Amino acid sequence: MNYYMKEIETAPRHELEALQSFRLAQKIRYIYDRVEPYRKKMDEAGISPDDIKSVKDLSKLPFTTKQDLRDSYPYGMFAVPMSEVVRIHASSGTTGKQTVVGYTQKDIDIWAECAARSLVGLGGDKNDYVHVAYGYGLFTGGLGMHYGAEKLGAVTIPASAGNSMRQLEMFRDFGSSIVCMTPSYAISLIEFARENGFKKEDFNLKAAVCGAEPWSEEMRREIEDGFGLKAYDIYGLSEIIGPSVSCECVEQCGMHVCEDHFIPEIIDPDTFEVLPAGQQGELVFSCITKEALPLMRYRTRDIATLIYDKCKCGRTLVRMKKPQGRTDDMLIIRGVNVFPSQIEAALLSFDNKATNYLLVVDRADNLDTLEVQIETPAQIVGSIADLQAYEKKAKAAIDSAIGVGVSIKLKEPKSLNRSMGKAVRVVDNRKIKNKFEG
Ligand code: DLL
Repeated sequence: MNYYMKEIETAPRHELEALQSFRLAQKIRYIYDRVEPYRKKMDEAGISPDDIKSVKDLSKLPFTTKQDLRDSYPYGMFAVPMSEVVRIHASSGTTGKQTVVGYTQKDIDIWAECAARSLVGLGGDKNDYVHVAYGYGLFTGGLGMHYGAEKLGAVTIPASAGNSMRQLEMFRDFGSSIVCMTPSYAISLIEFARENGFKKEDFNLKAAVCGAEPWSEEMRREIEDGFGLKAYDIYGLSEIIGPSVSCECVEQCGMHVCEDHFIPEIIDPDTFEVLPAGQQGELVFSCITKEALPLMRYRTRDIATLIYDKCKCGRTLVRMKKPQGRTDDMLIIRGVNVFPSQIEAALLSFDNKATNYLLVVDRADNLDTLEVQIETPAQIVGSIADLQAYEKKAKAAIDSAIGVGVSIKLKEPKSLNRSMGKAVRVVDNRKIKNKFEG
């Protein structure tokens, strides 16, 4: 099987839309007949499946949110009986009750196809050794890329995350050529490799497939230099399917969405209006081929932009720009919107780059405060003058990037937590205070 599906991936937009319209109309009828919460929502909105004939009608449909999944926890939004479900995954539930997602065998096949297409898009083939260092388990990262790599026919290495020494020894001894891991784990492995005498030349790595959390272009350069490879962005979320909803191709200029399976829209998160191409807003996805949990107009909370121009690689599939972050991760500091990824980019924009940081938000005298804790880059530990100069530089870079004054706290090297999966970058003490203040 060839996982460059040229006919679909380079189809003219009208052809792609015709396919999407056909699948959407069918799927709406399927959902209406099978999923009670959807039927209720559509009835309440006065929409019948007959009103949805093409992608142009998509905006008539009500949105689905994480709350809907929580309200029907665990299986209430599934469209098939549990006897048809062959796998479940679940979100970590750090911001509330965990949400459970399910897959039929056909869903697993679609997912593996999307992941195989992603790997091909970034230059992979059956001769590759795909080292999967995303966590295996209820998180979709590990198994998602695993099945994709197997479908491609590559040698699949199910390493999972953690145990940095063994990861690096496996890279070296097993000949890993493509490694799938979170960007923060990549940074942590690079640091570990340097400290333990590994050199880039010890490895045969050509690509890293990084996602599951926001990461900046500056972080990409750190990963590419650190391992001597190309780092590609991959996006996905459990509710839609997992990794490979979209992925960058070799051009590294936005992630191609598997639009034959998932239709993206960008909305204004406040007015819910659909925004024109090129405008930044909240990403919304509709699943038009899935069986077990085909969510419609699912609000991802991710802030991104869609680009419809044809890519240099020849694919016409819409590209999404690197998500800047999630609306629920966006900090509002003294009225200004701040994404952690902006601070990351600032910290990596000058010499002596700091890759480990933590943002501590608080309130003093009714004013928000933002403290940026930075692990002091190893090169400047020692001289007080150097430390002061570094602190000044970091503050200036961050203040100008976000437009709000921050305070800097330099920390000892290695004093902040290292991440094997999704990094935790923010501690918002205001939330704790609000809770106690009622
Ligand atoms: O993180 C799936 C995944 C695994 C994607 C491995 C890529 C690689 P969830 O745990 O459900 O699924 O988290 C989904 O993670 O809504 C985004 O906020 C964030 N996210 C995922 N990929 C990216 C990315 C997986 N490339 C949530 N850039 C999403 C920025 C990302 N954020």
